[in-house]
Amino acid sequence: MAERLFFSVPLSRISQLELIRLQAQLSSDLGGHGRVVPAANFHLTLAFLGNVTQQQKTQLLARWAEMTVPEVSLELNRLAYWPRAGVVCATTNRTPMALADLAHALRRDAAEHGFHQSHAPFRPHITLFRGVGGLKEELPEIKPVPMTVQEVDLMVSVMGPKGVEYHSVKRWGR
Ligand code: 2AM
Repeated sequence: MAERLFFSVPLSRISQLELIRLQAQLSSDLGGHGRVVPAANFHLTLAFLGNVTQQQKTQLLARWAEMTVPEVSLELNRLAYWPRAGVVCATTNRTPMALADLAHALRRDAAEHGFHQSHAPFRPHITLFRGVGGLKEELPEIKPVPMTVQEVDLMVSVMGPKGVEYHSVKRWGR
């Protein structure tokens, strides 16, 4: 059976707590638009693969038996509303080059092996609200939320009783 997989960076508990605080502040600005993403689902997507069979997953893990996790920190220093995706996210205007290099390598590998092809440029972001439609208000400026990249996960997305859940299939650290 195929699984829906993606590579992502997990958040520390401290970054999670800051983002929960930000969600609470934003809820009134969004005036009830959209659904709050639970903190357990916060992650920074590097590459989305889509459906992957067990055989393809075994080959993927063999290709990525080694991965150098970049030693970088970033600041989530602004909010963005992406109407097509219907999301409000915390993002940055300063993408560390080493993180972009890893995201590009993972995306290239995905495309070369018949998985999802990401055409949009890599923009590190943490999705805070989903299903946000027709937002007219400008989003406020925010106090930057620091985030350190220490690990990368291969994640599987599954439908649980309370909605989508993400679980780590494999974790690379430094
Ligand atoms: P997100 O980081 O913007 O939330 C698991 O589904 C993750 O993969 C989600 O977090 C989502 O992005 C990303 N994702 C889902 N579908 C996608 C698609 N079609 N293209 C790119 N990324 C996708």
